[in-house]
Amino acid sequence: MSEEFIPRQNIQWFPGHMTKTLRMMEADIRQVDGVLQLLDARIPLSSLNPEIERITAGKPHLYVLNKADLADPEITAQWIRYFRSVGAGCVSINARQKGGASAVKGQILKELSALLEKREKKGMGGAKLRIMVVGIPNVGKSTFINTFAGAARAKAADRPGVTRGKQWVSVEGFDLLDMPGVLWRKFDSLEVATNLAFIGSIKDDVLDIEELAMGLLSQVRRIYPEKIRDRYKLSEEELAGSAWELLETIGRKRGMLVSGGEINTERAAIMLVDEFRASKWGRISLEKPPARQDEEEDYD
Ligand SMILES: Nc1nc2c(ncn2[C@@H]2O[C@H](COP(=O)(O)OP(=O)(O)OP(=O)(O)O)[C@@H](O)[C@H]2O)c(=O)[nH]1
Ligand SMILES: [Mg+2]
Repeated sequence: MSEEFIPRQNIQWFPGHMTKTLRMMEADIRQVDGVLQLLDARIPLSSLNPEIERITAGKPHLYVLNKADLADPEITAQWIRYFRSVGAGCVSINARQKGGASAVKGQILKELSALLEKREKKGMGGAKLRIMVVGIPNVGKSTFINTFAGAARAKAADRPGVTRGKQWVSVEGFDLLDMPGVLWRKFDSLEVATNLAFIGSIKDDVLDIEELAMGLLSQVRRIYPEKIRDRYKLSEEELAGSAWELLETIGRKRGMLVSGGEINTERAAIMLVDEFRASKWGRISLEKPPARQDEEEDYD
């Protein structure tokens, strides 16, 4: 198998509304009973924002591995075990489906059972639970809230940066706070930034789409070679080419040519990234939980 291609582009996207959101989060965290942090099931660790972790650390916390319908189910199960093994509440869902919202509801009630009991004793059993919903852009926060509420109450769309200000959504028993997605002020890890770009949490305008497509092809070929081979009907020899050759081969097979017979690699790259995000390659997890050296040992 040929060498791996790692995109080296400097990814940076931290518009003003993200700075504002962090400030809002810091102010509003005091008024909520708990936090739902949505992670992308395909990259649970890369989608876990340390700044959000820091701000929300003092509150009961539940991790929701969203878009589990796009991820490898076996690896998602490993991630749930991983989070639970470090004492964190975790559930995997598809936020577009009612069942996902009910699963989260059950977990919230479990996580906050002590608080509910206390309120009941004080005769305040009817008070709504106030939950802040946080995460990276495009992870499905607004979609989740809409499914939970059973109606389209918050604006949701398939691009990052849709929610621009906070919005309370009131449903039976709960007040949910929808927040804009937040990224990293500055990425220390090229891998994290690239993973976030793969899944569409970074605005495509700031990305080199050909580098992104080559990185994605290279990474997925390493972990699920058959998925790329089958989707684009490649021979073993074609599959083993360099990332650039692979991009060209797929572009040629799809008839993406410019005048003079050259391959339109930019169009091919856009198509590849779109197809990956729409799970046309199949269900893919780009990250696995860290392996445990010793069952007794704790994770860092
Ligand atoms: N396949 C799949 N798609 C989902 C899921 N949840 C959300 N989506 C889609 O992901 C896209 C982004 O959803 P939003 O709810 O707008 O995401 P958000 O986190 O509110 O994004 P920002 O407001 O930009 O931070 C939409 O196209 C949703 O339909 C899921 O569980 N599975
Ligand atoms: Mg939103």
